[in-house]
Formats: sequence, structure tokens, C-alpha cells
Amino acid sequence: MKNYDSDKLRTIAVIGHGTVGKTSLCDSLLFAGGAVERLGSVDNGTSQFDYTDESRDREHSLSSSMGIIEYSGCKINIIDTPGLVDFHGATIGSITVSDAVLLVVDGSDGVEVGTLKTWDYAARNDKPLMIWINRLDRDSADFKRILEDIRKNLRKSAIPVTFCVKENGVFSAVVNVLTGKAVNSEGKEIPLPDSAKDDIEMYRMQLVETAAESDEKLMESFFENETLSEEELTAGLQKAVATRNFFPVFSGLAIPPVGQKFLLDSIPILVPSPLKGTPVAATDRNKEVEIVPDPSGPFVARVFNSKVDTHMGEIVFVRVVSGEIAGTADITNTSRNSTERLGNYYFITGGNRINADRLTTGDIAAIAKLKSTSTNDTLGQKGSKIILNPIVFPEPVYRVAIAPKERGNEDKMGSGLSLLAAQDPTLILRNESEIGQTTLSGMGELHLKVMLSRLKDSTGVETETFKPKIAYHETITKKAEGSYKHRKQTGGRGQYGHVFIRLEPLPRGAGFEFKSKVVGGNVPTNFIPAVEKGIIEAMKNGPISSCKVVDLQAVVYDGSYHPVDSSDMAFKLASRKCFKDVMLNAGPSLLEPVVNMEVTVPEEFMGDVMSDLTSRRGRIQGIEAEGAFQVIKASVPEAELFQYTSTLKSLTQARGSFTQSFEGYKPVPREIQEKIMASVTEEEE
Ligand SMILES: Nc1nc2c(ncn2[C@@H]2O[C@H](COP(=O)(O)OP(=O)(O)OP(=O)(O)O)[C@@H](O)[C@H]2O)c(=O)[nH]1
Ligand SMILES: [Mg+2]
Repeated sequence: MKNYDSDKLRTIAVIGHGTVGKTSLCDSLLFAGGAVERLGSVDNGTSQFDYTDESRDREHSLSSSMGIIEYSGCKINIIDTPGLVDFHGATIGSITVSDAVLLVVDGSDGVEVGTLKTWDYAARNDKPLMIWINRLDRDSADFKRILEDIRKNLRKSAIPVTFCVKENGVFSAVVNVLTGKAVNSEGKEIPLPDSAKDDIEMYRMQLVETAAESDEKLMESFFENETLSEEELTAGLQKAVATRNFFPVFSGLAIPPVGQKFLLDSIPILVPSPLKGTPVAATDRNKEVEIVPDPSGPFVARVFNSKVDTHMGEIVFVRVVSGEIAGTADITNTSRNSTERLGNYYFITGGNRINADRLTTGDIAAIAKLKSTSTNDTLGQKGSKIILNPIVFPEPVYRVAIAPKERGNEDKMGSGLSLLAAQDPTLILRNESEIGQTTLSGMGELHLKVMLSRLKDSTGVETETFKPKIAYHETITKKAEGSYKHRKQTGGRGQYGHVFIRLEPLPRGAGFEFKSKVVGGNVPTNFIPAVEKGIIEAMKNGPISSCKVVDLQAVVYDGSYHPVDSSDMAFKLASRKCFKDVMLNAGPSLLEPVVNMEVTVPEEFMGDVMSDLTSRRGRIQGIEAEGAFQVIKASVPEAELFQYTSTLKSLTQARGSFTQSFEGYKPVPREIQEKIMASVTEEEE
């Protein structure tokens, strides 16, 4: 493959709801662009993108994959992304490194939760966006209805560059508004159908107005001539795409391919080249900077994905944000401040690799044989201190406790999972000392299933998962005080420690404060640290449920000592016992972790989802409309949310989604507190 300069590169991330035909469309683009001789198909296992056994078996894309099309003097990098929310980590990474995204929408179902979510990622990354309305061959498909749906849910400025025509209710042609050309249902060029003439005029006018609005000079020219020249139209549309004021809509079928060439023709024209992309925020020696896309600038590349390849071992995928590198070079992983040798890099298309000898601004490549580089790292020229602002991945929403099936495999499991977590930032492994369990969190049940089967394949370690314990906390609700005297006389030297302690509640999140207000040396200063230690030890296992005690102030305000028998140990024991006694009189209460949820569902499911949340002791905080969807905001105890991803799936026919974030600790209702205390006592016995 020849080397392409930055202005001849375009990277497109293909995104959208699950099973709308993204992978099929990517295969059809490869075929239409002449990159493959045979059309790959997800249905017979020959897709260039879903080429792993894993994705073939599950019939979904489970990670992002690449394809390269050399078309009209340009190199178009296509990145196919997973539609399932479980694998949106890969989707977000791919969006971040694209020049534009192509949002695929089903021609019958229209905008779905996955459409909204991926749209939102593109918006947050300020990416130019194109839309492909797919599967227009289905009986229920309706181009105009879906266009309206898109305009209502997403933005008005979605305007067709190509549209579909049905004759007698059957899909018959795709028409290009810009060129006036048309293709039939076999993809062959045909004269413009009469039934398309009015629509082509209407859409062309909308395009002309959009172009004129993008620039004052064009607006003037439009007022003068009532139209725009072809050059003016192109320039205006380019600008409107780059500024996200216009979302070009394409349409057709992925299977059999119809309409692909119209899209390929438009990509080099409508999608801004990497050189026109927005500068990327970064820090250089802790100072905020912006990295401008410039092949003659310093070499900076972003790692947006990494995986283990059967032939190459661990590989990382990068986009060159600035600069250029040829041949081999020593580079710096600036995120880890380590040196790497860049020598084995490839352009990847499907499951194949092509040796590369130059990486320039805007291009995407896979690098093999790096020592310790993973997703979200920055690579720079030797000695560089530039670190790109990291990609923000969503918080995992599905957490389980995990252990190896066979005892003794703990370390192997830990290191295997750590490696997977470094490749996928939405997978988080934690040793949680508070509950004494190792937990694994991810984006959903399928996400963890796939990761654990990868773990088994790579290390042979089989695992078991179970419901994680809840990290309850204990606190107090009122002031109380008391004393305790620890005295033992056993033959020789005795033990003597005597303290008066007062406990006072502190605001949530304040933790623990300790003060000494002892006067007259009743407890000598050198024993005060032992008193504090005793309390801290007692707070590790609270008196009501054996959970951690938080948010209180302890004051030791009096006591007494014995010149011979007093010791650190005696004061520690006294304060430990005293703390327990006083806490039981201070209105002890159990706190539980509570999370903020945002559940997005089509309106028809709102009632069911809300009553389910309420039955989980959830408190609805508000409801907002987002197009035809409702976003329910609620605060729900973590204890009630185990496997909520699966619940929501079955409540909404997989058309709902949610995000969650930790809100804080809140008191557990009395009757539930009693149940928890009973179960803790049972466990201890
Ligand atoms: N009739 C028809 N079927 C299509 C079309 N495009 C895709 N399909 C079918 O839709 C199914 C799903 O297609 P995929 O390409 O795997 O969908 P996807 O969006 O990549 O799905 P995920 O990877 O799970 O997000 C397959 O069985 C395809 O054959 C189309 O234009 N027309
Ligand atoms: Mg797919």
C-alpha cells in the first residue's frame, strides 16, 4: 500500500444501535470501494470485520475493527464499532480518533436507545456526523418517516444527500441529490425515476440553504443569484459538516449493497481532512496545551484500543495526532514515562495486516511488540512530555465478586484480568478490603462473560462469580458519653487504663476526628495516641453489624492512670471497650451505598421501569424528555441493583439503557437494618 499524505486520509467510525447493520455496511463499503473481491457477510461468517470466532459465535461485534479503502486518491479508514452497550468502551475509543462518524439507523425502527447514546458520544467529542439509513428493503421500512424521526430526536439539520424511492411499496432506487444520479435495487445506474423529481428538488433546496447559512459570503451570493454554484455549494456544505451544523443523510441497503458508492464519493469531499480537525487538548510538563494536527510538528499519537492478536501478540491501535515517523525509532510512552521501540507497525484491514513504513498525522495503525503500552496512553517522540487528555470512558454498571474455581489460581487470575483491564478501560478489577472480596466491574453481563472466556482462553483459569457483599457503614445520630475502666491485677505488674469518651455525629463523608480535652494530666499525654488507636480499631468493626464506623468525632475528656500498671495496651483496651459502649447509646444507625441512576427508555416502558425502581427502594428525582425517550433520574440503594442491566433488558425488550454513579451513603430503613443485622450475626456464627 502506498503512503498517503494527511490531506488524503479520512477515518470514519461507524456507530449506532445494535444489529442495525453496521458491520454489514462496513463489508459492503469495502466491496464497493474495491478493497475486496468478494463481499464479506456476517451471516455466513465471512465478514472482514466480525472475523474472530468470538464475534461469529455471539453474532455481534464485540470490539472495534478496521478496514481500509483506497478510493479516488484517498485512503479511507473504516472503523466498525460494537452497537451493544456492553462494548461501548471500544465504540467511544473509535469515535475519539475519527475524522467523522457514520451513524447507522434502521430504516424501520428508527432512533433507538443505542442511536441516542452513540450520537451523544459523537456530540461530546464534537465530531462531524453523517447518517446512513439502512435496511430500506424491509416491508416496514420508510425513508421519510425515519428522516422525520431523526430530525425530531436528534437534530433538524439532518438533510438527505441520498434518499430511497419505493415503487408500489417495494424498494426500487437510491437517488443522489447532489449529482442527480440514481441506482436501482441491484446497484445499477438508472435514469432518475419520475417519482423522485419533486423530492430531489426539495432536498437540493435544503442543501443549498444549509450551505448558504454556513458563510456570510455564500449567503450574499445566494441572495443575489437565488442559488449557489457547484463550488459554492460544496464549500458551504464542507463548512457546515465540519461545524456540525449539517448532518448529511445517506441511505440504502447493506445487503445486497445499494448506495455505497454515493457515500464513498462524498467522504473525501464532505469529511474534513485530519489537517482541518480540531486541535487536541493535552498537557506538556503539566501546562495545558493544544496539539495542532501538523505532519511537521512533534510526533504525538493516541492509543485508543489494544488487543491480543493470534499472530502478532499484544498490539495497540493508535491515531497519529501530530507529526510523522518513518522506519524505526525510539519513542516515549509519555503517560508512563517509559521508552518504547517503534519498529513493527501495520495498517490493518479485516484480519489482515499490511507492513507500514511511515506513520503520518491523521493515520491509524497497529503497533506490535511494545513493552508496556495500553489503551489511553500517549506516545511521543523521545523525551516528550506531552500527554493527551485521556478519553473519558463510561463508569461500569455491572459488578460481581470473583474467585478462581480452583484454589491457588488467585495470582494467575489477578494478572490475567489486570492485562484485560489495561486493554479495556471499562473493565475494572479491584481488591476490596472493606468487603474482603475481589470484584470485577464492566458494562454488562455479556461484557464480563466475554472477558472471562478470554481469560480462560489465554490463561486456562476458570472463574466463579457471585453477588458482592455490600460495604455497609455504621454511624451515630446523637451525642453520647461514658467511661470505662480497664483494670487487671494478676500477680506481678497489673493493667490499668481509665477513659471518659464523648462521641458526636459529623456530617456525611466527614470520616473520623479525634480530640483530647483531658486536663490536669488525668490521662498522661503519652497515652493519648493509644486511646486514639483503640478507637480506630473499634471503628473497623462496628457494634451493630461489624461494618466500618464513619462520620463521628471522638473526644477523650477525662480518665485516670496508675503510675506502675498503666500502659499503651491498657489504654487501648479501655478506649476500645468504652467506644463500643458509648456508640450503642449514641443512636447507632446503619448506612448503605446509594447510586445515582439515569435510565433512558422509550416512553411506553416508563411506567414499568419506574415502578420497578420504586420497588427497589429507589427515589425518583425527576423525568426529562429526550425526543421520544424519557430519562428517569433516580437514587437507588446499591443493595437493590445487583444485575440491574439484565432486569432493564427484560423490562424494555432491550430498548432501555442506564448510567450510574456513586452518590453517597444514606441511612438504611429500620426494618431492613434489622434484617441485615440478623444476617451478619448468622454469618459470623
Ligand atoms: N434485509 C437486510 N438485512 C440487513 C441489512 N443490513 C444488515 N442486515 C442484517 O442484519 C443483521 C445484523 O447485521 P450486522 O451487520 O451484524 O449488524 P451490526 O449493526 O453490526 O450489529 P452489532 O455488531 O451487534 O452492533 C444481519 O443478519 C444482516 O444480514 C440490509 O440492508 N437489509
Ligand atoms: Mg457489528
